[in-house]
Amino acid sequence: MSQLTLKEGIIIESTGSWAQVLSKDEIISSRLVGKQRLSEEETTHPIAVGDRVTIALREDKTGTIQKIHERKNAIPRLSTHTRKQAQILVANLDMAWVVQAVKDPRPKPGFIDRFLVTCEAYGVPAGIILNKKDLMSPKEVAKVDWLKNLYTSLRYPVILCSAESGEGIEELKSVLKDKISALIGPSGTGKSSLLNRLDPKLERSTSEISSYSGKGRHTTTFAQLVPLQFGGMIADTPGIKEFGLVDIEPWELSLYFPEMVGPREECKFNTCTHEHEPGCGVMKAFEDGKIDPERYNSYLMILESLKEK
Ligand SMILES: Nc1nc2c(ncn2[C@@H]2O[C@H](COP(=O)(O)OP(=O)(O)O)[C@@H](O)[C@H]2O)c(=O)[nH]1
Ligand SMILES: [Mg+2]
Ligand SMILES: [Zn+2]
Repeated sequence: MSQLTLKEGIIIESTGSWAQVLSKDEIISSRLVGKQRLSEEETTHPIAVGDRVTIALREDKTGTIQKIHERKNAIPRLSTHTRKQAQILVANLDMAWVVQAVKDPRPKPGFIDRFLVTCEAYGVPAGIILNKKDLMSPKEVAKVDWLKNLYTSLRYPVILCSAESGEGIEELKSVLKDKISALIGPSGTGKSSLLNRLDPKLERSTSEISSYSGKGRHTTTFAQLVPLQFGGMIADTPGIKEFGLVDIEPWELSLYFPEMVGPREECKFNTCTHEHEPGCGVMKAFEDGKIDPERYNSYLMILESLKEK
């Protein structure tokens, strides 16, 4: 009787029923076989990039996934196919970074806020990368300063950098070193280019921006976790147009806006949605100038989308 060799590893890529598992220095193509599938899971795919797994090595050097270890956290996104089921974009992160360009395409605070809410709700520390600093003209300076001050004041780290010129890349390295991180954002913001600048050996394919639409083509089609030569791992993810929120109740939303956590304690009703209710601590804080109007507006937009569900 042949003996099963068990190995521990991390999923670095997952497409269909095959996954690539990094175990020490080896990459082992592995499969989830019938009965190990977590069929009752609400997610469209039971394994995600970043998952820790135990695999059994077969004679043909492929593996079968025996066990998926409990996740410490995960970033879900609504599946583009069903809109109802959640897909896990990446799991077990030390830090998630939303990537925006200072220009081409222009930064979208609404996207940043939805991302931050998801990270707060799912226990993932988050930060913001503003790339393409080399494109910054006087026109963008005010907006970029505003973004940087706003999110820094909310205690989210903000890194202004350029994959093109290399500016800010040392700072980026220092926050990624020895951690498992992910770069998440719309396509064309420079996620793959940043990875190439951080570690040229990665040779991530990048896309040209088509001049008339300002939108990058989709080059990265699935999330992939890659090791960094200076220590740590990073996930490059496919471009995400919109960040659908999963499993958040309207009354709960303000818990994920750090600046609302204190003021909401003062609300008269504990199910207050801070929209029109009397005796609302959040609306008072907003009127007193303690909550940024754009953030409050983001809050209302997200609240609306949660109510639609
Ligand atoms: N000027 C400038 N262009 C950049 C920078 N980073 C990326 N790009 C360009 O933006 C386009 C999209 O980059 P890519 O890395 O594929 O974006 P991704 O879709 O987020 O992975 C490519 O044409 C890159 O050359 C940057 O810092 N400055
Ligand atoms: Mg890419
Ligand atoms: Zn309230």
